[in-house]
Amino acid sequence: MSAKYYPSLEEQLLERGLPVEGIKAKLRLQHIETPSWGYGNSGTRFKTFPGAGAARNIEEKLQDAGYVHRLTGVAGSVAIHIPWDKTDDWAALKEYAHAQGVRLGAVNPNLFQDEQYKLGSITNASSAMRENALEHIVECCEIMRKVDSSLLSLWFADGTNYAGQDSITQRKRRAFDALAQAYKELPANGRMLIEYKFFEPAFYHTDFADWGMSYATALKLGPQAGVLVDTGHHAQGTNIAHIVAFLLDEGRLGGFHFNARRYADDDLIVGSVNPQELFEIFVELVESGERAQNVAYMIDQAFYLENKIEGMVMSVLNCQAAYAKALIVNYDRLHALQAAGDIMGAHQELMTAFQTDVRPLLAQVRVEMGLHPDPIQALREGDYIRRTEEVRGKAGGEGGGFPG
Ligand code: PSV
Ligand code: MN
Repeated sequence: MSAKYYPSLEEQLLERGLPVEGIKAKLRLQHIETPSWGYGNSGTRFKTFPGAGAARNIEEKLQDAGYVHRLTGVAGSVAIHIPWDKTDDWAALKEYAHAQGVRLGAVNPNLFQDEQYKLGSITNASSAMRENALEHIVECCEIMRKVDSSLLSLWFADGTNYAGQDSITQRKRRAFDALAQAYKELPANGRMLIEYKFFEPAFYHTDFADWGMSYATALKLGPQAGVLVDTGHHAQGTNIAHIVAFLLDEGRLGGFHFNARRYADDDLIVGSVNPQELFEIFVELVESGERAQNVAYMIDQAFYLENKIEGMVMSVLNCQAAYAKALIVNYDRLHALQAAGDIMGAHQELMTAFQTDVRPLLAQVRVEMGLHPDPIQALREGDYIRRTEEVRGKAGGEGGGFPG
C-alpha cells in the first residue's frame, strides 16, 4: 500500500487557488493588543503566587509588552487599566511606551475594586456613587485624549446576588443614563466598547450579562458604541462565532478580549482549550471583509502560574495561527458548496483549512519581517526573562492585578 502524499503548504495553497503573497501581506498587518495587567502579578480569589520577574509598575509592563512585540511583530499596543496604571504625567508615559516600541491602546476604567462599588457602579442605587463612577469614566475619556487612544473599554462587575436585592429595571435605566453622559465625553474619534459577562462577581443577575444587553445599549447610544466580546464570558456551549457574525453584520462588533475558558472565565491562553472555536471566530472576521476593519483585537488574560511573558507570546501566536487558517479557506469554493447545499463539502472546505499546519507560513512571514521564525524559541534562548527575574525579583501583589 503506498503512503498518501501530503503536499507542501505552498502546493496546497496553489492547488486551492489562494494567493500566497496576499495572505502573507495580511498576516504582516495583523494587530493584537496586549493588556498591561497580564504582565503584573494576579491570582485567583484563593491566592496570588508572586511570579519571579513579574512587572511591578506600568513602566515594566510596557518593557515586557515591547519585548512581546519585538518577538512577534504584531503586538504593537498595550491596553491600560485605570487606576492600576495611573500616572501624573501621561505625556511622559506615552513617550516611554514609544521608546519601548509600543503605543498605549484601550483605556479601561476600573469600576469594580473601590469600596464604594460594593453594590454597583453606574447601576448603584445611590446617585452619589453613580456620579463617582461616571466621573471616573469621564476621567478615562480625558486620558484617552492625552495618550491618543481611541478606545474606551467598559466592563461592569455590577449585578446582584439575590432575587429582590435591587430593581433590575431601575439598574438598567441608571446604567443607560450614565453611559449616555459618558458617550458625550468620548474624543471625536473615540469608541466605547461595552463588555458583557453572564456571571461573576455577581451570581443572581449581572447588569450587562450578554451580547444582547450590550448591543441594545450600544444601539441606543449611537454609532461610536459597540460590543466587546470577551471570549471567556459565555456559558458552556455558546456559539461565539455566531454572536460575532451577527454583530459584524449589524456593524456593532467593537472588539475582542481574547482568552480561553474551560468552565468559566478561566483566563487561560487563548486558543489553548478550543482552537477550532477561535478559528471559527476568525473565519467570520475574514468573511466579513471591510466590516471588520475597525474591530479591536485585544488579549485579556492573567497568568497565575505560567511565565507571564511566555504566556503572552503564546497567546499572540495562537491568534496568528487562527487568523492564518481563516485566511487559507477558499471562500469562493465554500460559497459554491453552500449554495449547492453540500453540507459535508462545505464543512470539509473549512476543516481542511483548520487542519492545515500554518507554522511554516507564519515562520516565513516572520523571517520576511526580520523576526526570528519561532518567537518561543527566541524567548527561551534569549536572556530577557532571566534578566527580569534578576532585576525585579518577586513582586508582591503591587503589579496591579485581578483575575481578568
Ligand atoms: C472582567 O472579567 C474582565 O474581563 C474585564 O475586561 C476587566 O477589565 C478585566 O477582566 C480585568 O480584570
Ligand atoms: Mn475582559
